[in-house]
Amino acid sequence: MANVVVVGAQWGDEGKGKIVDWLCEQADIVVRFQGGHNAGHTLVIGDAVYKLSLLPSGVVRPGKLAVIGNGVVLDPQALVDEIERLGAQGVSITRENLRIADNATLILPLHRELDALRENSNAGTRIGTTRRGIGPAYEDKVGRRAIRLMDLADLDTLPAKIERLLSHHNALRRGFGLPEFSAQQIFDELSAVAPKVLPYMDTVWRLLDEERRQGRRILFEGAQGALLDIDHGTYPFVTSSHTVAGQAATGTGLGPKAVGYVLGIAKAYTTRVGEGPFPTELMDEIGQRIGERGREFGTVTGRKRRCGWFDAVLVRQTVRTSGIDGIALTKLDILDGFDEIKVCVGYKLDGEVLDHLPASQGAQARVEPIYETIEGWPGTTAGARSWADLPAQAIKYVRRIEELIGAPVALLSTSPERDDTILVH
Ligand code: 2SA
Ligand code: MG
Repeated sequence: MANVVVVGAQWGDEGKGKIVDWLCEQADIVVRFQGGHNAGHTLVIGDAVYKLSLLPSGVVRPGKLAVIGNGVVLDPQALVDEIERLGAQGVSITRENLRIADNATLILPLHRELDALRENSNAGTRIGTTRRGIGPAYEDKVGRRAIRLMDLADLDTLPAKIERLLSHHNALRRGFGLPEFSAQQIFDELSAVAPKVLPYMDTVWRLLDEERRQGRRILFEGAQGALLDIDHGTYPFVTSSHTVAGQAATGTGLGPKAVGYVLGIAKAYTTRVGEGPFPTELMDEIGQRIGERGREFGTVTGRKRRCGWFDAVLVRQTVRTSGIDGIALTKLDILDGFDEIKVCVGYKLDGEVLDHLPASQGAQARVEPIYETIEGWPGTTAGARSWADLPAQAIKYVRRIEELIGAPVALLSTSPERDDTILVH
């Protein structure tokens, strides 16, 4: 098996966690390369349900090495809490099964505060973030004033780095009449958490490159989805990292040739959590029904997800911006029993037909979907374990999606259970 990168092909919550867990069997190392604890990956293994936010999904499987790459923003306290939660479920995390890039950027409490402050303001800047401080932490990284994991290993020079960071933030705080952040408090918090996270620190680019050369297989685990990418997504209603497959290279320190196969995960319909354009959104009882049947609530924040029909235009675009080789289609069973199902095949904008989502925010808000109607199927696809178990109409739906998005459906997931996965090709 080639090194696989798994990316969300929509707006996140496509069911990546389960697919990563399924693929994990054939991988030695599972790596996160972007985002932070804004991700919500749910794994169902037997009777146990694991909810992961920051740790790579491979961490719950014995014998796998989980790696957090430099592209991730790391909240050290959230890491410690997640490790504790997993410990209570019987999953032990040590340096044996977890490594974190020394050059990963840290999320501090001040980032969380800024995130919430912006989301609560009425300035029309609401994105509907997870309020985890993701955006503000990436801003400081790009602004060249962030604290990184390795800085916790050198407490003598940490105060100067905190000063550099606060000279920016406190100038703004003064300008807005807000109390300044305390350098001492940040230092105290960081030095307290340092001994709990430093044991996992490593030179990840070198480790991964050595492992790769020895033939060890790497699975790159994307979080969120390609339409939340900072460049290729529905800007400004996006997350602050690159979520497309190319980030697997820069977010780990490996070259682009380290990735052999790009697997996009797409739901058989569309959901989105947070603000922003959503051309196929259903505000009626059909949307309601999909949301209830699909249990569409955010894993991290519990927020209700917006629901709509499958948008082939968006996924086709993602297939191209991420170079997707194959799709894993999830949650087909949620569409069981509908008389008819719609698929968006193009957009209308000012009397013109578009085959892609335009980049402009205004145009994105105004495009109208052009639908193709497909006959539904009686009976259930839930828990199907072979192609032959599927109703003929369900197969037709999958085949039509393949045609429209320009990529094969390589895997079909028919329930959250690992074994309910059909290998199509
Ligand atoms: P942020 O917090 O700065 O990354 O938010 C910016 C936008 O990115 C969206 N976003 C997500 N969308 C879907 N799933 C995500 N993870 C959690 C989950 C979300 C949850 O798996 O359920 O629990 O609510 C995720 N993370 C970020 C976010 O909604 C904003 O639109
Ligand atoms: Mg999720």
